[in-house]
Amino acid sequence: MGRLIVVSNRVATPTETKGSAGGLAVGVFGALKDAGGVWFGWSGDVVSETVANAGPMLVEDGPVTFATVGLTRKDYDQYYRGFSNATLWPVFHYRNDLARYERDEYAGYRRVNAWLAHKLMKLIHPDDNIWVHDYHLIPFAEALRAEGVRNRIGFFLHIPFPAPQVLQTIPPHDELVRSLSCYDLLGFQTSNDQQAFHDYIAREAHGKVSMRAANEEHGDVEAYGRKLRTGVYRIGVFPDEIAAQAARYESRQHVLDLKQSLEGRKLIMSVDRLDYSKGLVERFHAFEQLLETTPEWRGKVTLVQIAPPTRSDVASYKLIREELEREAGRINGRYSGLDYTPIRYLSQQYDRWKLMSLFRESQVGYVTPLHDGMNLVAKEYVAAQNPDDPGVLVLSIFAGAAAELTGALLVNPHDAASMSEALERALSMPLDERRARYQTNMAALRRNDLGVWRDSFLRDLAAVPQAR
Ligand code: GDG
Repeated sequence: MGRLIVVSNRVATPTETKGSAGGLAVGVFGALKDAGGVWFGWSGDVVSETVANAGPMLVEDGPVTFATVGLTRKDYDQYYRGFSNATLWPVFHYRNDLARYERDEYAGYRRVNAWLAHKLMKLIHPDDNIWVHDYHLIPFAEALRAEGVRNRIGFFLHIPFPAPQVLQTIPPHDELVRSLSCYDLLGFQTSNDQQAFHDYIAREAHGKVSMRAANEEHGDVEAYGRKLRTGVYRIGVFPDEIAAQAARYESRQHVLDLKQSLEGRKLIMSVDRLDYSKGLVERFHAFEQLLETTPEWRGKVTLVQIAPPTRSDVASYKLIREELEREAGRINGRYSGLDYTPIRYLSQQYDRWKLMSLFRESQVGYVTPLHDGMNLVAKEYVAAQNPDDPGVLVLSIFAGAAAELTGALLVNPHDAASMSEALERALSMPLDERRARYQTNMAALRRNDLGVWRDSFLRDLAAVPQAR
């Protein structure tokens, strides 16, 4: 059996693959340990050209090699900060109003993909299967093919795939889809994303799409002179590990401190990377509406929003941060008392075990992205609950997770009034209904955990005939 090569923009450190219960890094590392192989990608460092070209740096951990390279300032600016995060990310999240397109950045994106592919070449054995992750690496298979690689190469897109007309706002959209067609297997988070890709193939690329009769979520595509397969693979968590972790830490000091400071008030918890796709401002406004229209809740409920900043050197991320701070300040100015602050906005990173135990302590998980490939926070929130007294998940219909978590209260994040009604319903929900909803959600998480996601993608990749 061949080894596995995982390629992702950032490579987890060997410590990250061990520390966090249920983290994505742990799941992927599990597959690498079983098959043996290489995890290849950017180290996260910006370095000189000499250092970049000297890579990859190799760290062995049993059967797994961590292989990382640094990026030069120019590569970082064009490939990572530019085309990946200021063009692809906003457009794939339907925010073409926030996207920019610079030809130089796109050229840099392709150049870095080609350079990374060249760097990986020496580490590939003929029967390895290669699993590439996410939007930073759309042209990676094409670049490997140009180097003569004939191994099976699969790609999993962690974020949404946009409808053709939205994708077309990126000038080289056709080249991007052509590049995707160099993979043997394309995995999407939801059938909507897969459908959007198929729509582009059929309508814009004049290719052929057929769905497998036996499994509606697997497609065969012929386009740009290539044949490839597509599938839906919903990413999950390891729910029982999260449950155990949340329970283990529920009486730690940070939870006791929080409990004491709440003085019996109900707690709504939100955790997101600080990103405009996560709908934080809309969420604050709906919470404000709850306090405005239901005065009984004033002084009785607190929203804790944890939002560690990310990509803070991209302009639109500075703006969202400013807007959020302003809105939290304004709402708190309106409804605070001497001993009450309605929104506690914490723009810092917390240890994973702390987050899970805070989820368990809260009455409501408030997860309302405007668009999200899956949203693992929603799944972690459910998994962390106490089965005897579970909190309620209020979840956006635009999170991939909404298709599975049917026990959540589903909301449209553009509708503040109905979000505020859902909050009120969640805060007042009787125990029987909370338990029933929790059990529905937990069963879905167990049916499709992180291991199922990983194993089904890798099984389907291994089934693709080699060198097609
Ligand atoms: C992309 C897609 C898709 C957050 N704050 C802290 C912290 N986190 C952890 C959460 C969760 C992870 O980060 C975030 O995952 P999400 O899935 O919610 O969102 P993205 O980062 O946008 O991920 C998304 C995902 O890829 C996987 O395919 O679901 O749709 O956008 O695990 O718990 N972790 C710690 N401290 C924090 O302050 N330790």
